[in-house]
Amino acid sequence: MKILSRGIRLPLAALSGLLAGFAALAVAELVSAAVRPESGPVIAVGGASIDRTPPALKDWAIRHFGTNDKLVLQLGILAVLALLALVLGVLALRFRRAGAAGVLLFGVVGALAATGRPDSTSAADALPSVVGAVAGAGLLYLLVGRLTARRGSSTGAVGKGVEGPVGGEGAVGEEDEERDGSPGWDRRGFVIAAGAAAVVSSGAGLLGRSLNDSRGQGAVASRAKLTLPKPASPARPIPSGAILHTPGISPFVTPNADFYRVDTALVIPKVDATSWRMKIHGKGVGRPLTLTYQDLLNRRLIERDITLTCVSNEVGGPYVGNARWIGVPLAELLKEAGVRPPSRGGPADQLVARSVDGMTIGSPVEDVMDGRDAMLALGMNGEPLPFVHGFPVRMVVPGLYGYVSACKWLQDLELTTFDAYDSYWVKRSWSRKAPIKTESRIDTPKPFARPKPGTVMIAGAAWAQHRGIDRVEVRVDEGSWMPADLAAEDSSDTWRQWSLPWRATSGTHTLTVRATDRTGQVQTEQRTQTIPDGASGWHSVVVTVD
Ligand SMILES: Nc1nc2c(c(=O)[nH]1)N[C@H]1C(S)=C(S)[C@@H](COP(=O)(O)O)O[C@H]1N2
Ligand SMILES: [Mo]
Repeated sequence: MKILSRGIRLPLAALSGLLAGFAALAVAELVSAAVRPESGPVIAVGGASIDRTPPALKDWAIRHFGTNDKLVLQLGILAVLALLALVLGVLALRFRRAGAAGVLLFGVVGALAATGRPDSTSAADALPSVVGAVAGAGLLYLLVGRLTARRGSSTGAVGKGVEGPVGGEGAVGEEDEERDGSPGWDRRGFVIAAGAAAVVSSGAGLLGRSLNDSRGQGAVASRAKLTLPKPASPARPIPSGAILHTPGISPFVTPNADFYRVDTALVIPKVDATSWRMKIHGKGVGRPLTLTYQDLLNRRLIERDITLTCVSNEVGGPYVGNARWIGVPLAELLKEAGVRPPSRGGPADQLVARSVDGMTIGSPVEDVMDGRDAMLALGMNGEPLPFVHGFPVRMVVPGLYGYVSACKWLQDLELTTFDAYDSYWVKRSWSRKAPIKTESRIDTPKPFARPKPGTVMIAGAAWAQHRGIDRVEVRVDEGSWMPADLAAEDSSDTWRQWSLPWRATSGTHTLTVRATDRTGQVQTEQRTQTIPDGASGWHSVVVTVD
């Protein structure tokens, strides 16, 4: 009996820690529903760690977990929290106040993370973490109190456990046991308190979850009700020769469901289009504008095929996609606001786009106004922007990597200078300016494929947005460069597919591709990292023919 009582208290203390942690997160979830869903501790700590992740680690995470990087991050945070909760529970068995204080400390960390995020505008963001931690700390104190209560002491003995390192409660319990032979803890009180805590926490957590989810309902409804008008300037039909059907090649138009996603948002912003507003203001803006979604719908809409690329895309990587966008020409709006590009004497050389989630993305005003199809995009491949791709409004600028051009969940446009302001990724050591580098990729055969000898189709895509692709060449091993068959060009802002039938002979071979853009620039062999302004180098695939 004695052994049982001592042996069981430790795991029960650990369980108390877990329950306290669970209660803290559940209460925080409920409180976050009253503040903002993004203010919850796990999201806040996750966001804060994304903000502070060194660029190399961020790229590593994207490479290894892809778009699951955020899920991995949150699971990681939960695992660490669970471990710490177990430890605090055990600690509380001996040092009851210290254990509870430990839970409060995590509340402070969560509160600091939440209020320190770029999208935090109110101290209220600290509330979920603080209230959750107080609930968790109180629960741990209460539960451990049951574990250290003397048998037969009244249920009012909540505060009766021995505090601090005074000989240890175990000793007290043992003395107890020696006196009446019964375990030195309030089994019934513990079971009731723990059970009640689990039930109440689950209820609070589920209620918070559903309140947070229902917050986005207005946004979901506003999107469901939308049909985008026919654009005044439709896209040219894709030339029939632009689309290759080689098995294994990535489709010329990337379906929305397969389109890569790169952003820092742990909670996908749900913005209601009917209440959406955006300001254009700042340096040299003679007539600041405030626009509603309806204002944008009422304007001249253009439809264009544009290939987006992420600066974090490795040579041969997947973070590039091509879509048909519908939007409002950005240069027209800027002109209406009185903006002049630097080449016409305008004082602002940087256009900073801000999103509802606090992202800032700075593009050169000169590029945005040089006649290219920079737009405030509303539609993507025949539907309003999907939420993950920036509903209701995002920017798209042909020729620039996404982090300097493609702000999703757009909320504000400010004219400023590159000297005066560094945007989110620039603060994190990425380049101020980042035109997309001329690149090409082998889609098929896949690395380490084992094709049969005979004719093997090598095929893929090449891109040099806004310059256009002029030539693609393929080399087998150290052989001479062979010109690939280029598919027709859709526009200079889209990628171009290519293919080459290869008479494959037995053995292991390295296939390499390189592109030349319309300025005559041959894709450089020089390998660079993605940081600071995009990866370069030739893509190679090793196959074994047998
Ligand atoms: N609000 C917001 N917009 C953003 C980002 C972000 O993290 N937050 N990431 C940018 C980056 S780095 C890229 S490559 C593109 C990716 O757009 P997609 O996810 O629609 O493919 O969005 C850009 N816009
Ligand atoms: Mo990106």
